[in-house]
Amino acid sequence: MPLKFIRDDITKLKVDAIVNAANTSLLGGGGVDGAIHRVAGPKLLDECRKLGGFEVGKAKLTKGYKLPAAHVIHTVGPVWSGGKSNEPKLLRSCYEECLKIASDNKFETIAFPLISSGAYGYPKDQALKIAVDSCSTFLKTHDMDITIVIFDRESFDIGRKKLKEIQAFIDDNYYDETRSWAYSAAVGDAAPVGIVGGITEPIRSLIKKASNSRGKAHTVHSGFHVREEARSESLEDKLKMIDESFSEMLLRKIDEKGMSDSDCYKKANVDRKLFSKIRSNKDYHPKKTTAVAFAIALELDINETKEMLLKAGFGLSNSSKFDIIVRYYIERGNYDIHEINGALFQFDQVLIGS
Ligand code: AR6
Repeated sequence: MPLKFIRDDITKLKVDAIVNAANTSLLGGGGVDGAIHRVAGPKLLDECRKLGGFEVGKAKLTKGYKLPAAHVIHTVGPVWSGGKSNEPKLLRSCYEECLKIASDNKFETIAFPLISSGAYGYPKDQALKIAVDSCSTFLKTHDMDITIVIFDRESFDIGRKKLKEIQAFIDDNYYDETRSWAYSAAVGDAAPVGIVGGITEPIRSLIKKASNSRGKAHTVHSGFHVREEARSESLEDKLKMIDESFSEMLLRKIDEKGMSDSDCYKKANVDRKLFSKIRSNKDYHPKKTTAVAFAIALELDINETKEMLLKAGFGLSNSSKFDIIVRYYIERGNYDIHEINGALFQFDQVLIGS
């Protein structure tokens, strides 16, 4: 996935480069800097000594030594002093400089900690916003897998107001497992189950409804005729009436919206290779997180989103926090995939994209 968040220790990641939130001496310190030096071993410090110090907002590359990551990109974030000393610009520059080094060295994978958000005191929600903005702007013109590593729960903050709103929306809409089946039956909603391993009854009945609306059987009124037609139609005939597939709907919608393929998969936070697979196989069955990502990238309304998900064998239900959060954003016309992923992350849900 091009941009994702994970909760982990950055020193454990096997990527082309991890980023170190260092200080201007480059000679190590506490926080993530200390952890990286501890795992990498003394040779990292030797190489850092040769680099000399450097300025806030700049970045330099070293090897990773004993780290699973091949390289370390060291950068120095600004110390927070109220926000009036150019801090946002300097913090953005850290991300941009690191990404430039990664791109110049043809790295495919990079992981960032939330620079400046620890000892340097940058407010976490603002630090996170700058991290996401800088990385997503970069991804508009580059192919790279970027991971933002969240070390502790408190480091991730989408803002108290938004959190409260989403929590209230979940509270209003959340049904537990048992009640959700009654809900499904009553309003015809589908449970969030994939087609792998069998289609559940709510989904099957929705699929039936959808194909009936385009199928022949709909024009037949008496029970006798229905039975007759059912008998005379072979399975082969029935399969010819198969509805537009997920892949076909996706490509049709891209054209209708006047988007290019790359606009769409980038906006969906899906990588090019996966998009090509979907494009070249009309019967491709994506994961739910991929299907939702395309619905968001295409800015589909809630009904179209449900239609698109159904084609991949999924639905949106009120028994899943993931589904409710996705619905919260779609109903508000907010299609910012990184913001949605931020909310999903904060509620411990899987992220959308490939
Ligand atoms: N993996 C991922 N993230 C981590 C880890 C880890 N192992 N350890 C801490 N974090 P900080 P700064 C998170 O203080 O604010 C050092 O002494 C942490 O939760 O490491 O840029 C340097 O030498 C926080 O969200 O860096 C400098 O003097 C984020 O990393 C100074 O601190 C950044 O916290 C730099 O301060």
